[in-house]
Amino acid sequence: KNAVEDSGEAERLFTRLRDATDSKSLLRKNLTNNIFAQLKGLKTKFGGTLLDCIRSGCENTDSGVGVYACDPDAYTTFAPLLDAVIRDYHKVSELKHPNPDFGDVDKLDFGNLDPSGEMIVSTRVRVGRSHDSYGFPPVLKKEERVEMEQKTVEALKKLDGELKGSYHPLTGMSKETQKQLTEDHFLFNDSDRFLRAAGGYNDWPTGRGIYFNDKKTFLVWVNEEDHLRFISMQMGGDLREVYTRLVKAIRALESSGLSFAKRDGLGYLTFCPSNLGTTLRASVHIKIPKLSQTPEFKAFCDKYNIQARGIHGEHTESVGGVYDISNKRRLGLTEIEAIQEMRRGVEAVIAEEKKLA
Ligand code: ADP
Ligand code: CIR
Repeated sequence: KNAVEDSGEAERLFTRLRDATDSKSLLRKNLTNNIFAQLKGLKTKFGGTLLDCIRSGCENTDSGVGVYACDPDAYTTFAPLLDAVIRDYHKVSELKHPNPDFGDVDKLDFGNLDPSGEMIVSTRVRVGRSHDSYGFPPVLKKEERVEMEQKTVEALKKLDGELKGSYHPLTGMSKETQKQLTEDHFLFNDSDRFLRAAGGYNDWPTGRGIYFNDKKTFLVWVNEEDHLRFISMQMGGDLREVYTRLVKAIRALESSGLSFAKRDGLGYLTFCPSNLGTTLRASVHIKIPKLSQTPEFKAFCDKYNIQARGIHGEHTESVGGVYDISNKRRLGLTEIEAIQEMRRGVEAVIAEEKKLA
């Protein structure tokens, strides 16, 4: 498409966003007429445009965030929009981010958050990483996805001990295997309309795949929303084990020859501005049939900076009173602080559910 067609489409989508007066997205709140006028003609070093960043949020006006960075450079080129969205989402007044600090994993002051095993079904902690020389889905070419996949798999082959595993490309994987892995909460699919509109499923399934160890307690998603997602998970509530395993994996992969996109003030860069900084989301699947039915549930979560999702991921529903509860903020705090925020939130959720019993 040429520049004129692009600019016509940008104008049309912007009008659609402005007309959606019931939209609560951070995109609608922050993309003012002035900022739109200022940014609409700009291009990043990777050739990405404002349209690439806002298409998802304009087509899906029920978005929470509504904007994606077309590539790492978008955080500079489109900073007037993205900075405002980042401040709102992560609740920070200044864009500052500390150096990574995972804490001393030999001296953690928490273990199993639910020793009785009655409420927490499973625990998962993930981080995202981006190869620093590649763009994000809207500007990526098919060959680049394949190149990235190769580089990633080379690095994954070096993992050993508990992290040793195998890589399973999506191309050629049977539908039954995909379905089973997805139902068991291990694998991603192409069913998120927000990500689809952002270009997240371009050339699907080429270049995508999943790595896991025998026990499926350490997994890596390749070219899902982000270039890389490192995931540690297991049944039950032992946050200490899950987190410690993830920290080991991050350290191993950071010394395996891969180089990740990072920026002063923003930490590690990701496709969605809600994920940058620590990029860490620590979650439990937890049975809270009572608390989740109270009118105060959302306010309760906001008070502890935690977020509730359904059990098949973002924008899905709860099943049988089980919710995915995780830390909401990822920027402006360290990794260990994000974990502690989640831990305090989960402990408060457990105490409140017991009170209502
Ligand atoms: P993320 O961006 O962290 O990957 P999603 O909300 O898309 O988040 O969830 C991804 C997948 O991880 C989904 O299949 C979801 O069910 C699974 N998941 C998230 N948290 C847990 C947990 N604590 N236990 C088991 N599965 C989980
Ligand atoms: C939204 O705005 O609701 C979607 N674009 C998702 C936002 C945050 N989630 C994500 O990055 N997975």
